[in-house]
Amino acid sequence: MTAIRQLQNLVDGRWQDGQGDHLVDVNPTRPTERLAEGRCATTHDVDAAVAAARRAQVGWAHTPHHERAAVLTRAAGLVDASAEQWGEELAAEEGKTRAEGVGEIRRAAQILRYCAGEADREAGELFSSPRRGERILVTRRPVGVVAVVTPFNFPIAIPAWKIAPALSYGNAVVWKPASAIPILGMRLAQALHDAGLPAGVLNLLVTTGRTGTHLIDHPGIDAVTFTGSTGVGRSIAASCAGRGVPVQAEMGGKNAAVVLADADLELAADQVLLGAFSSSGQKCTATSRLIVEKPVADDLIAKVARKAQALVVGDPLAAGTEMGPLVSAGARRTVRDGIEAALAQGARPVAGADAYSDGDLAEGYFVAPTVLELPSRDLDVWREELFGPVLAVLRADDPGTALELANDSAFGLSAAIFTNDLSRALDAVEDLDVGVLHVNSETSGADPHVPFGGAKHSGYGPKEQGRASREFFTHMTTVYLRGGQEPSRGPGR
Ligand code: UN1
Repeated sequence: MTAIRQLQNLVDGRWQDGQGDHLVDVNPTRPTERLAEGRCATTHDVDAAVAAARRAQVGWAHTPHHERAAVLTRAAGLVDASAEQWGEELAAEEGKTRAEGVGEIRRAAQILRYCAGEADREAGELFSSPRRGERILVTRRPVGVVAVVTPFNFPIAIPAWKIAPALSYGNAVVWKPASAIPILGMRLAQALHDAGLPAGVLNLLVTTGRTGTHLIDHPGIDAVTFTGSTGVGRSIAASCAGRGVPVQAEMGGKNAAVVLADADLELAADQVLLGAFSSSGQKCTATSRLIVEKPVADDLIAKVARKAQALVVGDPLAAGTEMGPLVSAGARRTVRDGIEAALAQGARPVAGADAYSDGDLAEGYFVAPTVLELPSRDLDVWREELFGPVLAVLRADDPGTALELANDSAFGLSAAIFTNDLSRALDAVEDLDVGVLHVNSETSGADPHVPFGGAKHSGYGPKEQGRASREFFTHMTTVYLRGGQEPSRGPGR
């Protein structure tokens, strides 16, 4: 399969050029290198895509669930077969390492398969009726045409976990991926079409946020699913609430790893490192706070610092690279500003913290893996999501204080606790107000068959993935079911 150089939109089953602003997709490792370019979709393209989706949705909803599932299964095969090549494209475009890129492509295929399997699972519920000759059936219908808005950091996995359930349950989709990483969006849309998806059931619009607003506010949209920043998520949720349109928004995180004194410190340090620095920290589930109990704090902080300094930072496609660049100049600026502010507010640099000032790493959007020990919880870096490789560390007097510190955030996406004491682990299950909790593993990760989503300011609306996704992508019809004749009164009547 050849490289995508020309960015295009998929509307009503046809690939077409946009008529809007010129968009250039660059390699964040070497920003002068152009990977692809094209013109953005316009509001006119949005109107055409929504109209196509509305036309196509009715026939798709009437297609037997198993036939819809067969399209997803075929698409999963195509995605898997391209994992190596698309994984490299993903790494070049987004900045995560080749291994992470290939892993994400395979994860997308796994999600498509899981959602195809929904055709084989139970499709509703049956209740008794208080009336003779009647049963009550609760069945599910698709919501209709769904707008899907996805972020740059998982350019195929997050779209897969929104689009695959939407399609499996009989919805049509108009999808706007982040304009920074359009290539993988085109790949997934192409795979679904090559797998036999009818024209118009999935439409892809490569465009900027301004045109995206026209999509969100469009009267032809029945539901909106979004993953991205808290600011954008809230404004989307407000707009949808004003019109009575269901919305699912997955937003920021400031996820804590808590390491108690009895933990296996080597394991904890390795997992904290993975959580903080894989994908250059560009995950809403990344570990951005470390809370360590005082008796083991010096030891653990030294281990984490040593491992962070030893990480090989560089071109994500080079052999041996363990961390790549951030996605854009703007992302690098935000993260660097956050580090500078933390240092000015009294944070002690334990690893990283300096900007790359010369060579290849200065040219690309690289930020060193950074560990900062904080004098108190009053620093901005304790509260604000930076979305980069920055870990803020505080020491805790005892396990209770450690959990209280972990809860000291407006966000509540994920957390991790490291301990060998089951009672302390159960305290964390009881006390931590998060959507995802890891006991003795890193804060990131989301399996396709279980719910994913955050508490507090991290999430709004029904959870994603697993059976939870049914709540968002379908609505229920309660059917009072009687025969057309007087019921039989049984044998011998
Ligand atoms: C993961 O932890 O593997 O945007 C997935 C994000 C999350 C997905 C995290 N919605 O980073």
